[in-house]
Amino acid sequence: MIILNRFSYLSPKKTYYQFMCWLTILLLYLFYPLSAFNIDTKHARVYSGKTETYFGYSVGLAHLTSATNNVLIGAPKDNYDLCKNSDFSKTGVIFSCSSTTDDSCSKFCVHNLESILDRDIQNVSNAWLGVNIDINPRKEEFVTCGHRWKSVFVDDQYVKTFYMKGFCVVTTLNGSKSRRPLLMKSDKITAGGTSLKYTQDGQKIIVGVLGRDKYPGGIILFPNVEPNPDGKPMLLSSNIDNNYAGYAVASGKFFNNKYEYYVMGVPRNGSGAVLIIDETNHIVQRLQSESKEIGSYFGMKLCVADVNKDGLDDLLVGAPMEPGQLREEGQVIVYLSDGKKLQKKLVLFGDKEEGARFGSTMTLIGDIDQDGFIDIAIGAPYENNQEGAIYIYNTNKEGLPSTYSQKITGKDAAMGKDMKGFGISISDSVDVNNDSCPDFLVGAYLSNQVRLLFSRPVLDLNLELLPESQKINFAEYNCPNHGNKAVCFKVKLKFSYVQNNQIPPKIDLEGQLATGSQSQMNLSRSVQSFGFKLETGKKLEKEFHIIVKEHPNIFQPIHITIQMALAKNATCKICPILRTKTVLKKIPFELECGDDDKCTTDLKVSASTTLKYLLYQKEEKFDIKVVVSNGNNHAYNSFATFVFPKYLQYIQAIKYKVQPDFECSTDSSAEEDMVRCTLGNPLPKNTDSNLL
Ligand SMILES: [Ca+2]
Ligand SMILES: [Ca+2]
Ligand SMILES: [Ca+2]
Repeated sequence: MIILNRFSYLSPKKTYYQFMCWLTILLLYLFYPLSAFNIDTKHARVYSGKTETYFGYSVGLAHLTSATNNVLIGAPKDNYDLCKNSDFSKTGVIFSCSSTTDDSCSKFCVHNLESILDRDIQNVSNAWLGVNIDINPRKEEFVTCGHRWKSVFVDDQYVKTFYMKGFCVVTTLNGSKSRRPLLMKSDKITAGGTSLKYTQDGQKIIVGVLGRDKYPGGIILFPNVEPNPDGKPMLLSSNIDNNYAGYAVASGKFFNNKYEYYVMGVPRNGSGAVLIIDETNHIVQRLQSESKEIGSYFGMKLCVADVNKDGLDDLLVGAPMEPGQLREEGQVIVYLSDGKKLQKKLVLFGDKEEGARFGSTMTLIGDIDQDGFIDIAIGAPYENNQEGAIYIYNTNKEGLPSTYSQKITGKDAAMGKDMKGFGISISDSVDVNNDSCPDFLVGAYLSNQVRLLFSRPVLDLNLELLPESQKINFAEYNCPNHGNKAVCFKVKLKFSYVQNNQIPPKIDLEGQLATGSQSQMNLSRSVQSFGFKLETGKKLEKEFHIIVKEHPNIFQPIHITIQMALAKNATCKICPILRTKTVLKKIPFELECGDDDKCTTDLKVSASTTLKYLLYQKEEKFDIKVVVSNGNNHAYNSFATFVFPKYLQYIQAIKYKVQPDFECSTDSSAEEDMVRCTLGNPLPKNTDSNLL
C-alpha cells in the first residue's frame, strides 16, 4: 500500500526511508510511551550550596510576597555563622533565595534564639536545623525543625546529660519578626521534629516525635498562635513498642464527617503501619503493610490528596525500602476513601530500579498539566547509583493512574553540575514566573543542588480522523494507479484548539499520517509528513487519499495513525506541549459475507484436458482447463495450485473470465514442478474462475 494526498506523491524509496524513520519513532513511542510531558528540564533555575552541607535536603516554595525571596532551602549540615552572637557550629541553616535569579541564596537567621533559650541547657551543634520545611498554606510563615537539637537532662544526682530532644521554630517569611520556638517538653520523646506538617487551615502544626527508651513516639500538636503555647502530646500508649511512630505525619479530611484527622507513619512496626487518629488520640483506622519484608519502611512518607476528586481526601503511603525483584526498589501504596474507611486501591512502582527508594518523597504539586485534576510528584532519590529521579503522576477523572506521565532524572536537571540524591525533597507548586503554569523545587542533597523546575503550557489539540466510509470495499477498484486500477479511499483530518493566555494565537504544527495493518506493520506501513499553521478558534481540514496497493490481509483492519508535534522551527517564546498527539483509527475491509462477517465459501474445482492420453517420447502441447466456482460467500486470498511431474513443461496460463488481480507464479522441487495462480481477491460468490 502507498499513500497519496492530493498534493504530492511519495516515491516508494522515499516512503521506505520515511517508513523506517517512522517505525523507529513508533518503536521508541511503544517502549517509552511516557517520556517527556510538560515540565521543562532545559531551563531550570539552579541553586548550589557548599559541599557536604546537605543543601537541598528540604525545600519550600512560597507565593511571592512584597518583601521576601520565596525559595527556601534547608542545608542541615551547614555552619550557622551569619546571625549575631552565635558560636554554634553545624547547627544547620535555612537559605532564602530569589525565584528569578540563579544562585541567589543567603542564610536566613531563622534560629537567632539566644534571647529565648538558655544556652547552658541547649546544645545546638549538629542540630540539623532545616531538616524539613513546611510553608503555612494560609499565612506568610513557615516552620522548620532540627530534630537532633540537644537539651540537658539532670538526673537525681544532679548529673547533666544532653539528649536529643529536637526543636522546631516558626518564623515569618520575610524574617522580620516572630521567631517562635516549639519546645518539646515531654520526657518520653526523642528527635522531636523528625517530621512536621501544618494542618489544612494552617491553625495547628503537627510535629512528629520518636519515642525515648520504652516509649513509643507519636505526634505533638502545637496550636499555631502567639506567643508560645505548649504542644499537646498525642503519643501512643507505652504497650506499643518503640517503633518509630511519628516518623511521618499528615492530616486529612478523609471521611464523610469532614473532620480533619491526623495520620502518623509507624515504619518499624514489622514491615510498617500507618495510624489514623482523631482529636482525642483515638485510633480510628490502622493500615498495616502487606509486605512480607521486615524493614520495607511502609509509612516512612505520607501524602494526603483527593486523587479521585470526590471531595474526600485519600492517602498515599511510601514504602521506600520495599524490595521488588531487586533490593530497595520502593513503592507507594494508594488508599482511597469511600467516606467511611480508607481502602487499598493500587500500588505505584516507578521504574523498579535497584536501590531507588521510590516513595522517599511525595508531594502534591497542584495541577501541573492544567487539566483540572491534581498531580503528584514522587521521589526516588537513590535511583541509578544515587543520581536520583522524580516521577510525575497526573490524576484524571478515574483517579490516579498506575503509570507516570514524566520522569525527570538528576541527569535531566543537571545543567552541567554533578547531581546526586535528586528527589530527596519536592516543594509544593507556585507559579513564580507569572505564566499561569505551576513551578516547583527539587533538592539533590548529596550534590548540594536545588532546581526550580518550570512547567510549560499545554495545548489541547482537537484531532478528528474521519474516513469517507466506515469500511473499505476491496472488491471495488475505484481509482487509477500507474495505469492500473486500484482500491482507494479518503480520510479527512480536522484540527482545532482553544487558546488561553499561555498558548500563542497562531502555532506551527507538523504531523505524520501512517497506514498499515498492525500485523503487517513492517511490510506495508507507509508514512506521509505534513506541516501547517493552526490559528486559534479556527478549524483546519486536510484530506488524504490512500491507495491500497499490495495484497493486504483483509481480515485485519487498516490502522491509520496521526502523530502530531510542534514544528521544529516554531517561533513561540515558551512553546506549549501537545497533550493530544496521537489518534488511531482502525478501518475494516468490507467483506460482504453476510451479517456475521464470517466468510464461509463453497469452492469447487473441476479440470478437463484436450488430450486423452500421453504418447511416450512424443512432444505434444496440450491445454488443461480449470474451473473454480464459488457458491457461497466471497472467497478471499483464494488460489489454485497445479502440480505436475518433471517430464511436463509449463508454458503459460491464459486468463479467461477471471478477477482483475489474476497472477500466476511457478515453483519447483526435486520431483515436481508447480504453478500457483490467484483467483481474485475476492473470488465473488456465485462466480467461476476459469483458467486455461
Ligand atoms: Ca478522594
Ligand atoms: Ca493535572
Ligand atoms: Ca510558571
